[in-house]
Amino acid sequence: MKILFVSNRKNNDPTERELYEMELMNELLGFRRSLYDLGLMTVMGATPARFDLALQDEYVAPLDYDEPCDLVALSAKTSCSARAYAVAAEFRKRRRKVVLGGIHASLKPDEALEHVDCIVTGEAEELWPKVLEDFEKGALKRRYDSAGFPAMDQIPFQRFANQRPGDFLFQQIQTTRGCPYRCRFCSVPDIAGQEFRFKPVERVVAEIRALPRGGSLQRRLQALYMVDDNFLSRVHYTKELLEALIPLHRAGELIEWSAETTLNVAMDEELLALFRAAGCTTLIIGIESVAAATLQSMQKGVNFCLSYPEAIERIHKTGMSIVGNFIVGFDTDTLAVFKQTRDFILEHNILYPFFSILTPMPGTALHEEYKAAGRLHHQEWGRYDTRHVVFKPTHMSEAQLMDGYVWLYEQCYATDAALANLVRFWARPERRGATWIERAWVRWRVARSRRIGPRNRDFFRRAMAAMTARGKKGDVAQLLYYLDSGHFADFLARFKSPDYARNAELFERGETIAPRQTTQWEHKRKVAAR
Ligand code: B12
Ligand code: SF4
Repeated sequence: MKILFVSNRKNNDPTERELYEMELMNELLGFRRSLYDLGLMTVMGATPARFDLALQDEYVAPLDYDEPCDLVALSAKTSCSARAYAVAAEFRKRRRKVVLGGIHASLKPDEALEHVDCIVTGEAEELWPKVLEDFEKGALKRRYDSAGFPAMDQIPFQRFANQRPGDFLFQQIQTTRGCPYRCRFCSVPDIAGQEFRFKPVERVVAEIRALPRGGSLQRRLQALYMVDDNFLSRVHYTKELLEALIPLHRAGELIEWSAETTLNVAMDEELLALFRAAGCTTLIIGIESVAAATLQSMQKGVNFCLSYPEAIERIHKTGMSIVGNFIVGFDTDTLAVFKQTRDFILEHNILYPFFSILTPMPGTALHEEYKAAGRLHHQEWGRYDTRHVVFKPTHMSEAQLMDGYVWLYEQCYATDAALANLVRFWARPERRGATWIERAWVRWRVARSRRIGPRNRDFFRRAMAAMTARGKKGDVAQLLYYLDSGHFADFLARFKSPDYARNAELFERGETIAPRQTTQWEHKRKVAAR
């Protein structure tokens, strides 16, 4: 029997793009997708050996609905659920049974059941073999609910089936699940439970060793992304894990990797040194907002250890860069938030800002609250993707929130100030410079690209000039990321309102037109002075 796993796009508009899909970066580096669907690959790993497996990834190639198979398995996060339903409909037209799992089916089971033959809710490692057994017997039920959570040492290794491992820019590993916090915009505690669960360290090491890799060039370029919501759930576990990763890094089995942590990571300098020694190059941090009131109202207490500037500087001193996740559109946000956020990023040299529009995802406290208040405009899940405004904001119009989001991407990736931010990061003493081979290779790749566009090409030319002028210091991978993000900023132009120019002027005037928020570090200073 053959199971066909399908990873679908968010929608089937080829002109759409997402920042995390890094389409331009992939084209320049020769990969076909940045991040595969680890949930699907894990369920593939939990599939008993007697079944044949195949994977179709819509980001890699258009779907072939006629591929022979006995069962189709789909996975969906909320924002790609509508497309998953459309894909399911195509397969069902061809008389294939379709099963859907993943976060959205777990949060909205009744809705999902209207579109597929069977749903599986929760973490499916233990339940999936039973689903397949029933299917073999012709007794597939409509719904399977995972009872509790699988033991972390029993989670199977991910499998890739027919996809070439070198298709993907990032390899992915998960070391922990669950989160005891309750940020009001986040669904993780409801999905993965409020207890941290840890994979045994030796299992993580074995998983890294077992990761399939591409050819020698791809191997050098591929990086590992630890997908944990908080890689720093328990410091003693993280330290033990990092110590076990150091030999892998030294042996070249773990080249470059990134992980999501809170800013609390910076409290412990020994911990920071371990991250670096184990080869971590980038920390992904949910800063969410620079405003103290917003952080408090979202119960985002986890970030309150040091002042933001202190914590950021400590991380930068190790040579690691930061992906700073920021959300705009909170009820406490005024029009001043955009400039305050941009200035914070540029002043503190945050290299990779990632902006999201606040989105009340189903299953969160925020969703229930906004729904009850009649503030949600619709439930078109395809637009619950953090780059559309789906609710009524408090201190600005929907169009201003959208314009502010686009403005932030433009300001941080497509301006002279953005170039200066990148070049300033390169000037840090801990950075190594690109080799001439890397520079020549990247020049060659960019010259061949048709998608890059004139503004971005000019950005590239000036960044390369800065790289050479500064004693050949500079990181070509970071530059490619800037080109990709600049390309994303250009794409976002289609969402600008007719009043964009006027709104941009207002954002630039920031505090003179709207009350400025007390920042996290000003708040800390005040509390300390009391
Ligand atoms: C890695 C990650 C990403 C990667 C995803 C890469 C990819 N191609 O899938 C990237 C960075 C691209 C990403 C993007 C986004 N993400 Co994200 N992401 C995560 C994160 C941190 C881990 C997901 C993961 O890999 N888990 C590990 C695997 C093993 O678990 P799993 O996927 O849940 O799979 C298990 C079960 O769900 C089930 N299952 C899953 N699929 C299937 C299929 C079948 C057939 C069966 C039987 C079972 C089954 O069994 C699996 C094993 O237990 C989660 C947080 C979290 N804890 O889930 C957020 C999370 C999923 N993301 C979220 C969001 C909001 C987004 C974005 C909208 C954010 C943005 N600003 O762009 C986009 C949307 C992406 C999309 N395609 O729609 C939300 C989703 C909320 C929701 N209701 O959908 C989460 C939960 C974070 C949060 N704070 O709330 N994300
Ligand atoms: S945002 Fe992070 S810390 Fe907050 S509940 Fe979600 S996973 Fe936990």
